Amino acid sequence: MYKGLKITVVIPCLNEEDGIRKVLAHVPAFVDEVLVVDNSSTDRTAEVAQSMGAKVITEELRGYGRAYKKGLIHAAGDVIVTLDGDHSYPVDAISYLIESLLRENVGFVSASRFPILNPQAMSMKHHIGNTILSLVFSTLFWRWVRDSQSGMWVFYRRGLDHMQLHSDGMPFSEEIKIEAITHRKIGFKEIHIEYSTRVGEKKLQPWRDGIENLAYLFKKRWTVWRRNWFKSPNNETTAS
Ligand SMILES: Nc1nc2c(ncn2[C@@H]2O[C@H](COP(=O)(O)OP(=O)(O)OP(=O)(O)O)[C@@H](O)[C@H]2O)c(=O)[nH]1
Ligand SMILES: [Mg+2]
Repeated sequence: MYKGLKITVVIPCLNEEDGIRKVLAHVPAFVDEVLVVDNSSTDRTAEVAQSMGAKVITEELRGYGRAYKKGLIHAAGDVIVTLDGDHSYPVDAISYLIESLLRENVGFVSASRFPILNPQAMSMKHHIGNTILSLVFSTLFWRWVRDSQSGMWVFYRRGLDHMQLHSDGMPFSEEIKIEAITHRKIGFKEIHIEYSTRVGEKKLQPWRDGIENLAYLFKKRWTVWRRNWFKSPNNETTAS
């Protein structure tokens, strides 16, 4: 518990046995529940996570978004914290981000990796790709977002009731931020964090994922526009 709030950490994992060991070793004691969503890893990710006290949820079908949608259904905390299983996001910053959520009076805090303090942590190609995606995101949704692709978020679980989350893949990361931004009842804020070099093998395919994420921004713009246009009092539901 943190200041009376139950805290759940959700971590999607695809072959992250080394990374998840490091992440779980640093999870603060006030966290009530750690859910590792194992995307049919072929290494020992699930065994390592279980042996270190995490609850392992299996998602047979690959996909970052699929993993999150499955994990979020099981999250019981008042506040949900997410991060990658590769130890690239600062586990030590969880309390700092929860404090920001409480202080800023918003429903969703996204951890921004920019400016990158450790130049080794992100390749130039990823840096440029992320900048383009964030510029397009900010233009389409008329809201300055420095890191549209960040995978570390802290938010109240009740916000999920207002979100419509559909993406099965990498665009899930931008989709959840769009949902937080476009629902007045939630409220969104970015807070800077330190980003480190990932442990283990890269899963991201820069060109394929970059183009998919770019196309998804336009698709989602259209979906949100249609939703607002044909607004009905019952349309604020979670879907997949
Ligand atoms: N790419 C990918 N990642 C998955 C999948 N399922 C779960 N993940 C996890 O989602 C997290 C994000 O994926 P990463 O490969 O780290 O992507 P990234 O952080 O954008 O890129 P890196 O700079 O390589 O860390 C990691 O913890 C993965 O293990 C999947 O099907 N595909
Ligand atoms: Mg990562």
